[in-house]
Amino acid sequence: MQDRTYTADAEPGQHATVAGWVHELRDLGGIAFLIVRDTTGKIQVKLEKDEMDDELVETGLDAARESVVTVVGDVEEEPRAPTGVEVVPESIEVVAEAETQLPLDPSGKVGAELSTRLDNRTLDLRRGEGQAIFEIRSEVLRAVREEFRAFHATEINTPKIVATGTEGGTELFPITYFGEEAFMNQSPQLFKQLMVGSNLERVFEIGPIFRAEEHNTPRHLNEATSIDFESAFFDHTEAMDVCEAIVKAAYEAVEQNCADQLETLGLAEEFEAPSGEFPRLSYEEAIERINATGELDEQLVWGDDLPTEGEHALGQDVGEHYFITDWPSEIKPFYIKDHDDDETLSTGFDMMHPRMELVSGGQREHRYDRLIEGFEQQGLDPEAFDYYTKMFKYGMPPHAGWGLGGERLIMTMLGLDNIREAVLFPRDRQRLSP
Ligand code: AMO
Repeated sequence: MQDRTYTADAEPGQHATVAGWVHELRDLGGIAFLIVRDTTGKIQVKLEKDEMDDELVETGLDAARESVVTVVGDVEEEPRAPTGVEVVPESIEVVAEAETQLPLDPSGKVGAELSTRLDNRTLDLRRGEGQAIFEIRSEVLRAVREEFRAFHATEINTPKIVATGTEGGTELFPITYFGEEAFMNQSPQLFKQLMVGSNLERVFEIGPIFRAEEHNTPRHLNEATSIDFESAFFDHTEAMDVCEAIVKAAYEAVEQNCADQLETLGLAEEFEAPSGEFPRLSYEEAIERINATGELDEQLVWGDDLPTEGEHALGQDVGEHYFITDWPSEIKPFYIKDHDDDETLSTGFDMMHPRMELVSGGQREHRYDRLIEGFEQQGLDPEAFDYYTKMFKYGMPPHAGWGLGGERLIMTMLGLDNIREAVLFPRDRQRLSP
């Protein structure tokens, strides 16, 4: 519709065609108002029963809520209208009629269960709040891409159907690939590493990861969006610097460009981009601080992974984004490099929001012999990863990188209770459709 005017752009004096959904009919007797909604907002269409064409008025009055209509008419100033203007129609056409019984109320006045909303995402995202979340998500991804480009990183796309997994053998979804067993990839880890040995040197990817985890929690998905980074000639501290810059860039873009969406979500006042440096705590300090909170029944000892309650207690204590560095080597994956002066300590790091982990990363083991040893120690057959390991024989530079959970970034940024709010069509234990 080339001549269509968005409701937000309608100005007095225009002869306009507006197109959208019937949000509401306000019938006051002699006069009625049809409220038409589109992606930019809402506009009032005036129906004067005695003065306008009967058929026109009737079409407007009979249009069921959520039907798609196009209205042609003059835009006039009307201070009493919600947006200060109204359309005086000369034609109203119902382009697609909606049934009167809807599975949920898109105006949001009547609440609906999350599962009902996800089953009817199209209707659900006619609500301003849902629309705002996905507009913010889009802005975050735009800003992240731009920031990566400013760091001279090249965007790559790596295969999602793979022969082997990296993040622990039990969490893969198997598929059949021309009669052979294959898997949905859990992480672009090995592929992004292979690219730092190419002349691309510094790469990023924004793409799906698949995790066959049994988890059924508000912060786990079985298909998530991972924002991955990897750079040649970087150590873990340089990778952390980029990680911090990317997260800050995402927040700043939302602060600058999403004022309306934040307002819709009720966050206009409280939203604040992180400004200071993210504190960097060692794993040792982290467990000491968790133990000191007294929140855990049992004290943590060196070598323990951090339990969720421990992360919460520490998050509350720190109160802002922070890194946990220098993890015990034994609880980090084989591809993470140990410190040269202490092999019990890894260069692996996590970046945390006070509510949860957002990022894992580290410097990688680039020495062929050490890498093979790492595979064996982790119980993985290096032969199966030959396509990866052999490239380490042909000049693989030292390198580092990380993976950031896209939905967790949005969830924590907007204070969403459930990660599913930040995905259009979540995949979880119960949900494979739509
Ligand atoms: P990891 O497995 O820690 O590391 O994943 C990195 C980040 O991805 C997000 N994430 C998830 N989000 C929602 N649901 C899930 N099931 C899920 N799993 C992971 C989290 C997590 O911090 N290859 C390494 C990264 C690297 O070292 O570069 C990796 O995948 O926010």
